[in-house]
Amino acid sequence: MSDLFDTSTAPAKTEYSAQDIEVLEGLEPVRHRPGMYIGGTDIQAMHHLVAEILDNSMDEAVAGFANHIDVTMNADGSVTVADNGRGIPVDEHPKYPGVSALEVILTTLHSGGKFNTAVYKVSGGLHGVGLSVVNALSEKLVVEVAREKKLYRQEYAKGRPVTALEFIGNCPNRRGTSVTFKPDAEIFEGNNTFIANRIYRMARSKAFLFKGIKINWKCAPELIAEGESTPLEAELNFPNGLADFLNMQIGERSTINRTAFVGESELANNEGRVEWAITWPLDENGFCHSYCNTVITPEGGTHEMGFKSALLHGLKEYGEMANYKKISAVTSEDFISDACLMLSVFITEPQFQGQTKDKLTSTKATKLVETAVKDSFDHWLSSDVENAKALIEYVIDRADARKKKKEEKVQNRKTPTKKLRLPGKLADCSQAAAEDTEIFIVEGDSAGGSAKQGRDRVTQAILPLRGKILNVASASVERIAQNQEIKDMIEALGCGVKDDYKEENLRYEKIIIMTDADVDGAHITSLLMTFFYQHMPKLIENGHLFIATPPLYKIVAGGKNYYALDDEEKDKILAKVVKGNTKPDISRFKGLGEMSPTQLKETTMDKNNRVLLRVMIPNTSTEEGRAEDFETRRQVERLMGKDPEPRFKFIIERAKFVDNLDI
Ligand code: 28F
Repeated sequence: MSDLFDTSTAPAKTEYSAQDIEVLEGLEPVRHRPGMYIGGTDIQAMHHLVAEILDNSMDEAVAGFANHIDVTMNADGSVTVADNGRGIPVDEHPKYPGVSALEVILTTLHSGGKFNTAVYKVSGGLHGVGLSVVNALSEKLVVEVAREKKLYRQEYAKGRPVTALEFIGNCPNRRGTSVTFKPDAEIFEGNNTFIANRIYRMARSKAFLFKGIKINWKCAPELIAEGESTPLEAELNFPNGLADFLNMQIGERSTINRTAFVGESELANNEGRVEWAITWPLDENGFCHSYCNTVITPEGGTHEMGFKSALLHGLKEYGEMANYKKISAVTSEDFISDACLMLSVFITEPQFQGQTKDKLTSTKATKLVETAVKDSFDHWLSSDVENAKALIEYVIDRADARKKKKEEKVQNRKTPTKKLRLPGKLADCSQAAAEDTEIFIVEGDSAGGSAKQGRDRVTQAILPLRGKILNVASASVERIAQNQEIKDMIEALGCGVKDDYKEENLRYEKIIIMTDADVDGAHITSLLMTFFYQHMPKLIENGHLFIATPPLYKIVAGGKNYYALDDEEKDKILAKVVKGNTKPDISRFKGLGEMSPTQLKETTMDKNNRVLLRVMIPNTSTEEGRAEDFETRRQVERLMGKDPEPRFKFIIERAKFVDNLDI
């Protein structure tokens, strides 16, 4: 395995004892089931590999042994992370004569000596497995260790060593661990290209989270796309930590409070540290990011509970003292849920929930954090009366609004439910609850007939429409109100229109427009989309509107049936299935009505086989989204109004309006 131990270059043992290494298991399971270890095999999971390595370096920094990390994106697509910590031990592993501890750490799962607090005082806890998992999923990995003024190097491929651990030479001025790796394209769905900006932001967050670290960022110029703002080089070091991060996020936005509540505090009994920064934006576009040992906890957990509890109790006590009667009704939701909050704790032996480790569960964290933050918050409140007053009035307003909303809801429930009037043409599904149900809005009575026979009666409803529906963009309000097809649709959906739209009354989960695969069908689809866009925009915003994609061709070759959505797909199928001089039989569907119920079911309606397009509109809760929404509305009016000219173009380009999505 290694020729190193035959020489006298092996370093003497240090405080680390190789006996700390515990359960050992090979890496086959990681390559076999990557998703189990990194949560998937997509591009996000691939970026997670960098996080794993970076977390190792951060662990070494948080434990007090490193203060510098290099993150480099190399021109060949690999990434290098290097720290100036102690360097992974390279001495012989007691259980594996002739194998270095380094190799054991890189080639076995759960070589988790790092969990022994004797070795590591503070650790993310879940990243002991990191190095070997990254190694297993990399087409190439090079590790360099500078330890006791000696430099060592070893190369791996797909988790296996391809060189011995080599002694490179003396390095009087270097220490630490460096890992260069390139993900294995075989694992990551054929795409192993990192996105520079994602890695840059990852490195930058770490620098925000740990003031004691300097991260040097470097990226090969060819990896940064034109117009991308990612810097080629940067020295990331934020002496004000979370406060710097909060300032960056808030930018020019106004806040309820005059100054942010920012601070840090030791936890009792030497249990660790907590840092925080919170402010209340006027626009109520908040976020809540919490971390444990610089690793994000997206589901929050005990540290978040402690922090929120300290703030809520502090505010209530202050409010009661200042004679705000209504303060007693205020909940943590009123106070914190739309604030911008950064919370970071450093504790020994943290415990996380389940496989994904998204939530901190260490019970002691709640009390420790609460106690550490409470005094600070009381002091912050009483140090600026105006500030405290603004905040208290804000939360009382929110509590009032919440109460009113709840009362309205109760009121609505009390009004006797009118007996539902459903259109006669509707073939409803038998299931009452909306969950998992769908309504197909179908062009023409004959297609409607096939659809009724081909459907799943429990969850699929059919509403046939006769001919073209009214163009709502150009019709008067009266005409819209009188149009039978539109009335039928509104009745069938049950959710109401415009301001009366109530999501909870929507009778189906998916609304699917199903028309012929021709120009007329496209026209009807766009008329329907316009109707929904103008009368039930929320229905689209909430992702309920879909377009079915019926095939245009049927191909029979070699005794098998194939269906093609369009000419391009037909040609592809023909190229693939036609062998020798057997002649395929190609027929073109003139419309949905020509398909048998079975064909319609198999190609267009069956939940397991079909392709649906989801209709999307911009999210209007952001400035960008609102601008885009405004533009879309203008376009719809222009295209669907009286002038038919631009309309045809719109129909042809309708793919731009929808986002292709397999469901
Ligand atoms: C680029 C990624 O992985 N840095 C690391 C260390 C330092 C030690 C260590 C790591 C020992 C017993 C496993 C050194 N000396 N950067 C990194 N730096 N791992 S990973 O130890 C591994 C454990 O079981 C280290 C003394 N103690 C610990």
